[in-house]
Amino acid sequence: MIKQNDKISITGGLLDRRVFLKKGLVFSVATLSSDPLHATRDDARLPWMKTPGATFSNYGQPSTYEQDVIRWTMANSMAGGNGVSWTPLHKMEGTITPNGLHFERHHNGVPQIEPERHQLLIHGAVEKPLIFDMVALLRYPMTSCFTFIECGGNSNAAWRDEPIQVAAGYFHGMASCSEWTGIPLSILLNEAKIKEPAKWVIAEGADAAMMSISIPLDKMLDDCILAVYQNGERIRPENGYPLRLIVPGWEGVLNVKWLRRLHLTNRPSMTRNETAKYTELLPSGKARQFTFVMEAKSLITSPSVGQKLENPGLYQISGLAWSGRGRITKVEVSADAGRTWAEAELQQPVLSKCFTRFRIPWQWDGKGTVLKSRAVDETGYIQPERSALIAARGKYGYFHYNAIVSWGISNQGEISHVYTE
Ligand SMILES: Nc1nc2c(c(=O)[nH]1)N[C@H]1C(S)=C(S)[C@@H](COP(=O)(O)O)O[C@H]1N2
Ligand SMILES: [Mo]
Repeated sequence: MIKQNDKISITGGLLDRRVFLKKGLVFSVATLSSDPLHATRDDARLPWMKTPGATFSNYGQPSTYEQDVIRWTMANSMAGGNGVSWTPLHKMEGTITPNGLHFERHHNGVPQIEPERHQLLIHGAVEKPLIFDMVALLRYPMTSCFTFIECGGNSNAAWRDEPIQVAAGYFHGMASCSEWTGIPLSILLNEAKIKEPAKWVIAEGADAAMMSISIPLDKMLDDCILAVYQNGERIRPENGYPLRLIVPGWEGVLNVKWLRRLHLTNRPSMTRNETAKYTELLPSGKARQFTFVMEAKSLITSPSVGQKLENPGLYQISGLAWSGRGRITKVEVSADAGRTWAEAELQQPVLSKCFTRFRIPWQWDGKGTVLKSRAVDETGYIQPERSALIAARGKYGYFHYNAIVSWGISNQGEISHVYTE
């Protein structure tokens, strides 16, 4: 119970979540008169209340009034199939990404695979090489994994010297989160009978890039799945139909789409995506390689760049946190540029290696300030400030940017991306 004289302000205008229960907030559009039924907008004469609605559809679409909730696409000007699209995280709530909004990263376009002709080969250091078609695979026991996929190159614009002014999702949205359902990889690898000296698995896709990458066998046996379903329906072509590898918590590039081959070997094969790309140049001149895990990260999605605070008053700060090492245990928010921090509420259930939604109420006093969020995961890892990340990694690593994101609020309520140190 909250008592009348309880202090609910925490710091910098951030408030205890109970403020919503205590204050009996009224955000409604009109104060009701003695005749509430007739005070609603236009009474009961709105057009959709007078004629029967549209009929049934075979596959539902978002409301036509939500047409700006879309991926932002950036194809390579020379080779249109190579590029990226970003998830509009700043226009979304909750933790699951609808399939049509999952970010995309293709090296050579989206293949239109006929499921009857698709096969998966498991070979190399195994006693019994195996070939599966989709019919055979669908007979195996399945499990679900709620996990995010994040490209190792996500947020890379933040390495630049000047903060870019791009909507939160079109900047940090090379990350999406789904329920992936499929076959635990350990079942199939054990069926093929792994033999010495297998330590790595080279996974290859059936796209025109035939993208391949090396993955440690231990991870494959631990929690990887061969996904067939994405949020309850078959995986979308752009996300790997009919079969993709899910490597929970690790770099997006390891989640090979349109998977056609798993080759067990004793060492990594040093493909392009583990040498020229997805390695990070350090200030020493050496490069980090096999930096598989996506470290803890968080982002305030609302309010965020491009949005505007209309007037001083009470706002709900909402954002996402995730960690490739496990569960998020804490997200702190600062409304005074990092001087003081308050703990946000985490939406339950908090799942390992999955998007976690955090929220905290905030009383904006109309003055300029900076909002930040900072994630902590179950290993005790704390999301670093940008200056600390740059001190450790330099500016030319390009991949694995996971520093604290700062949103500047002007006294007019305009929001911009800022660096504070
Ligand atoms: N076969 C194949 N798999 C692939 C890719 C690709 O181009 N071809 N891109 C990789 C990269 S770099 C990332 S970040 C993820 C992106 O997955 P998504 O497009 O489903 O978001 O897929 C990975 N798997
Ligand atoms: Mo990626």
